[in-house]
Amino acid sequence: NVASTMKTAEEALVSMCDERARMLQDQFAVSVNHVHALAILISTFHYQKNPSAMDQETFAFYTGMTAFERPLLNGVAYAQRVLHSEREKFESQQGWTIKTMKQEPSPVQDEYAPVIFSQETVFYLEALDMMSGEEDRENILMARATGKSVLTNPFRLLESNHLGVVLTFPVYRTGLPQDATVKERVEATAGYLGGAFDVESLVENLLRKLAGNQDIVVNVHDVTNISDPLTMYGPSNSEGYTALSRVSMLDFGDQFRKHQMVCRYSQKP
Ligand code: WA2
Repeated sequence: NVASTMKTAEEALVSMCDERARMLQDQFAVSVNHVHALAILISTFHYQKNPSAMDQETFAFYTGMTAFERPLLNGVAYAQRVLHSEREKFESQQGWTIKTMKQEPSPVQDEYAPVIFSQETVFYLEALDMMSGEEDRENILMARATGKSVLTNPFRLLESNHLGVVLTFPVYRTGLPQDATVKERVEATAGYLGGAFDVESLVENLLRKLAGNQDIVVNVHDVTNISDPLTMYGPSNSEGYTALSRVSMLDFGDQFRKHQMVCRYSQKP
């Protein structure tokens, strides 16, 4: 009968949606954990050794060989904090000029966050001031003030133009106490280690491998501001799909943000 068919359909939707949310959350978590380890790698080999034991070639090799540990990231990079008073010396040491994300020479700013080390998959970030992009800039300021990893709103990533979010970890010079104030944190900031979750293509890839993928439509939303949910993945207009829906919780490990997955049948069951 109709009632029992509906109940079976609903149960199937719940289990498919929960499975997808769990898989996505797990792959997200392992990626974040590994980026955390990369931030410690930079601290250890670039700042606790004098002279530095890290360079672009070493960073590119290490991050290339460990890319499988970060399945949802299109690449990782390290941006150094450079004050305006240090700019001239920094640029002559690097042999290049700090550029904006629009590929123009950077105008004068109080400080910059140019990428000095990058995974080969995101080579185009080299020399770009990550503070010249609104989303990246907000992430940098939040990460260094809190000492925690943070995520951006969903936005169109450089180069691919895919919808995604950026993850940022702060890197501090050594000797910062556990209970440091915001001011102390900012002053001790050496740079920012992070990368982009290419949600549009890498989540698509993940979901495509699961049974029942043709039958359901999946959305991922940033619902930090519940009155203004932001689409991170999936069709922005879900009208025309069946009314039956399942909301599965997602925890991407950023305490300041909330995310959820919504699943629907693409046709009447
Ligand atoms: N990485 C890759 N693609 C992007 C992007 C990004 N940010 N921003 C826009 N498209 C080096 O927070 C430091 C990486 C930012 C880290």
